[in-house]
Amino acid sequence: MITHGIRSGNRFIRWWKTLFHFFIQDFVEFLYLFKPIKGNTDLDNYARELRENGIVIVEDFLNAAVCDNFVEEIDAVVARDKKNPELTKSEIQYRDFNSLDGYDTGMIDIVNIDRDFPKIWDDFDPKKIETIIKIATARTLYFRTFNAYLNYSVTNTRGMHVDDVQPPVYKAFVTLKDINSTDDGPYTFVKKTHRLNLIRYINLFINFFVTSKIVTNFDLYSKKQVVQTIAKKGALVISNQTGIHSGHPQKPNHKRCMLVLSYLVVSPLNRIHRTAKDIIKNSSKIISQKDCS
Ligand SMILES: O=C(O)CCC(=O)C(=O)O
Ligand SMILES: [Fe+2]
Repeated sequence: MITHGIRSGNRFIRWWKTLFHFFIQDFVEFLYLFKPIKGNTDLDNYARELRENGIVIVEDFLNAAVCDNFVEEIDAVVARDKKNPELTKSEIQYRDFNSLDGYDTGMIDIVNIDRDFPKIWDDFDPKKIETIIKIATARTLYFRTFNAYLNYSVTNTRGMHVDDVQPPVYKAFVTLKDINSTDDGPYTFVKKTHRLNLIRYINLFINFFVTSKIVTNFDLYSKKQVVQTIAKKGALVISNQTGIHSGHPQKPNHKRCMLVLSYLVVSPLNRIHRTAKDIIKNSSKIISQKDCS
């Protein structure tokens, strides 16, 4: 059984922790507002959009043939693993009714896929992703995990939420199959909810009283600000997970396959946080800001 911890423990304590995390995040974001992005390269422009909206889409990040190969490989791994678990360094999580209160049932999350398949890096260069996040945040970047998400007919997703983690996480999603409409279950994000925004506090305040809900599941937001990441295979989406987001529920028989890289952005303030310190210790620092023009 997979437990995600979002319902475990004392709800009251988790609520206060989440409020505290929001204060830290907003304070840090506020400080970095005074470091404008001056350049005008494509990467600067993507970074500016990421900073302003909390999300950016970069078309044609991976070529179609590489995407098709990855899908074939991942499908084969899952099929083999079902018969005879073979992954020793990564971990296949089959989301079922026991996980996340039954949300995302049917979703397969392969955590640390690159540990069993290091050759994935031969066809995948993360430099562009890392440069965009570094320019957008002007902070120290740590790499956390390389996952693959497989969604086959996942009709009941968790719904809109924020990922409440310290330090803040940025995720890079690379779709390996075309996402033609909401029926395919695109990653969905509410623009500008990642910083200095009352809406997160209002949602959290409501959830103090609605005790049946997960503390970080947020239903109140402007529908006008919602971005559905409908894009061709090979497109990259970079998202600040402190903003309100969700996987859109799929229609039956629709298939989505994505690579997901997660990164931590760390400011000196995050280091006073004990759990953040442990998380940072288990991640690897991205040393230089490489030029990838
Ligand atoms: O499946 C998705 O599109 C979103 C998943 C999600 O909420 C996350 O990775 O934080
Ligand atoms: Fe999430």
